[in-house]
Amino acid sequence: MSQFAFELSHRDATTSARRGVFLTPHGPVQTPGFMPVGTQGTVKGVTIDQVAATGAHMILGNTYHLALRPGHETVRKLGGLHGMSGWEGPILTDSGGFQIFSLNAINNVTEEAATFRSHIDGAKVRLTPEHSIEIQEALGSDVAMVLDHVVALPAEPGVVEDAMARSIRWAKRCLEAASRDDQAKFAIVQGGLDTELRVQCATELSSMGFDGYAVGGLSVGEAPSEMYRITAATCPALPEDKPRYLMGVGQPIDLIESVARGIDLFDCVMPTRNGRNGLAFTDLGKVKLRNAVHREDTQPLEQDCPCLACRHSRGYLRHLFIAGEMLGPILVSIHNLTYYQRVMQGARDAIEQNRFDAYREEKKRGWGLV
Ligand code: PRF
Ligand code: ZN
Repeated sequence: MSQFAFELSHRDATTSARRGVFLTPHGPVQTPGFMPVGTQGTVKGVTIDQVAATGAHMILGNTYHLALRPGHETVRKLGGLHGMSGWEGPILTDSGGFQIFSLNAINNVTEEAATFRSHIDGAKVRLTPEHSIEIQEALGSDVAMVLDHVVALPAEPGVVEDAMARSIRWAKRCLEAASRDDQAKFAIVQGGLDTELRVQCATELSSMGFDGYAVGGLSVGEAPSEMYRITAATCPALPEDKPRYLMGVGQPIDLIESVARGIDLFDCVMPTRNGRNGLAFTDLGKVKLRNAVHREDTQPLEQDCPCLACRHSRGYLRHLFIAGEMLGPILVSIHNLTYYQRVMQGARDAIEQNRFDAYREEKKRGWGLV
């Protein structure tokens, strides 16, 4: 009996948006949903209680970082990712595929393994699909991602196809290596910007019976319209009754446009990374808190936002950044995470009420995109 289930409760009338719930051993994840990124077993600058208060259901951790430091056997001894971090809700771990590609100038992929140099001490590390699963089982996440082969775009068609085919073979090896039935396994669709490759990859992975399906290899520098085109082409080739996860995306508008095309889950460093730099997301677009216009601004970032940052004025938040106080990055990270959760809650409500398209237009107007 699987400990995982995905129940769809609503479909929007005019878009491909879906409303559902993904059940895991550590609780339910309402979809469409956004996962804050906790790469090293912490959402940077934000305590687990504060993360929970933003409305997040599931958070993400990284195989690559945690295997290098503190090491997955250490994490296991500290009670797994849940015991170590104290986060009691669902956790998804990424497989390492993307980090090898994005953090390492020196990386080499063969059929057997990906080899790369650690970004911490330069040591040579080898990661096989089996090893990625072994690490993720030690971390004890609720969802493990398969090891995939991500290539930089633009790339020669042959290179993209080769990496896509290898990603399918590696996904199969991951499934065969899995030994815990309290951990869901999600496949990752690759295939660059070629819709035929994408559909082929999605179709083959779908026949292998994963618990969920991710769309990878996007948001790597291509135009948003290209990402939307690939997402729209890929979703119909995935099983209806399994969650779909668009990895590493994105701006609030990307979330909305991708939900409209059938995506259920997202993760991105954007709310926390931008928050640390003093960039806040609001219903009226992005606010650069360091700007002098906010010096004597008595208004909060958002009038109706329940977060800790919005108890303060923009002028005070600006002061924290200008003075180099650590509370500034913390508060704006919390605001941005809260904002992303509010956008997703709004999306869920809109789908239930069959007005997702109107919600999309309303958000775009506020963000100045129409
Ligand atoms: N593969 C994996 N993780 C990822 C990606 C991917 O393609 C992306 C792409 N934006 C983000 N994170 N394994
Ligand atoms: Zn706020």
